[in-house]
Amino acid sequence: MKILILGGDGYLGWPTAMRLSKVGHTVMAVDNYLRRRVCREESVEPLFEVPELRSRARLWQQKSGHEVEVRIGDLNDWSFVAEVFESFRPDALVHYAEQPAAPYSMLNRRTATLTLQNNIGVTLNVVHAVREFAPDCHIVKLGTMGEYGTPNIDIEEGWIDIEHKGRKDRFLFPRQAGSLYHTTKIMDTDLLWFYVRVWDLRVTDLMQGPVYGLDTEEASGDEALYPFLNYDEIFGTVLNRFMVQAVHGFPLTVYGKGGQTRGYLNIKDTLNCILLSIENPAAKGELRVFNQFTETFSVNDLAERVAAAGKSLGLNVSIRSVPNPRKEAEQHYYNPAHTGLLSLGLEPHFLTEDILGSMLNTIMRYRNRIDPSKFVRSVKWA
Ligand code: USQ
Repeated sequence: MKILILGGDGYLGWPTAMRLSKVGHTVMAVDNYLRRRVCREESVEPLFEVPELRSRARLWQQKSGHEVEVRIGDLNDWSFVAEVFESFRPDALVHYAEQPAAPYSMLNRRTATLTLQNNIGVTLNVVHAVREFAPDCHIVKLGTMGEYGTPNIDIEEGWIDIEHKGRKDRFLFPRQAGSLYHTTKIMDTDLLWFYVRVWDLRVTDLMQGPVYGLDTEEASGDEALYPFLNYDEIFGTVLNRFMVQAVHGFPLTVYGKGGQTRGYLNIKDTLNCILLSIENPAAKGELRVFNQFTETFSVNDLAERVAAAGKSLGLNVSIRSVPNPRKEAEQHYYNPAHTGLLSLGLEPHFLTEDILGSMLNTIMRYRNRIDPSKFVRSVKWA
């Protein structure tokens, strides 16, 4: 298949490009380096520099013989989008091209505007480009489990059947996000669902939880092919942050009571979920939704697991509850369904002590580059 990866330079975009090209697809990766730019502006550079996309594609081709074509440009710019779609005419696309950090979206009006305009604008352009240049293209859209929030009922896989005053209908499961970033993902879902209904698009929405990890089969320990790893408060996700904190000897920053529970997955499982979704496409006129995570943990569970794995490697790991900069439930019910991807054949990599140990060992190679001033920035929600 011809597959476009939008946001191909990102934490998940680049590993996805390698995987899809390795299994024989024709891959084009598109990015405008937005993430690199905002990280520089906020002084939150990742743990190590990774080469730019064109250099990574060259290195990957030398190592594996597989090609990833690269286009650098802004997907908010319609003339660029039209040119990419008209020349490539994808069979499928993976849409990662969004500002992905909740704290960044809550920093100030400028970062809120950037998040809203970028995320909604790119999604709208993608929808129009598919209709105009590749109407059969399967859109695989990265959504987020955070769209659902933490309701006091079981979370279904995208849809819920409701009986009201003796009549029944099926609706998108209620959404109630906890940040502006997560709210833009709800808006994306609404946009896609609208255009699925009016234009018969085929869409898979992957409601993904926080991802952890660095190494993949394709990179296999080669630093130049790793995705970038953020460990700062703005762009770092919780488990990646805890592992870098553990290596540095910084007390793990549990926000508030630490009962916040989310569905997590290894970066290796993200790649398998994308592949399974692409190889089993949604039908025309279908918005198919998968809840994409493999295990649920509270923040306290994660901290305890990292502390135990760190201690077995001789690290001095402590855990500290810090005032929660976010406005979120710190103790709540959480029971989301996630059977769709398992029934397509996903074989999860669970968070064992061995897996944590091997991720900590990888991070230990970069321990001299850790800048502890990046751990706490106190981006307050309210
Ligand atoms: N947390 C801590 N300590 C920290 C960092 C985070 O206790 O040092 C807590 C947060 O308050 C939150 C939980 O850990 O309750 C998860 O936070 P996170 O920063 O790992 O994840 P989040 O902001 O929700 O966003 C990340 C990705 C985003 C993706 C989302 C999936 O940045 O792109 O959509 O995970 S989900 O969380 O399911 O919405």
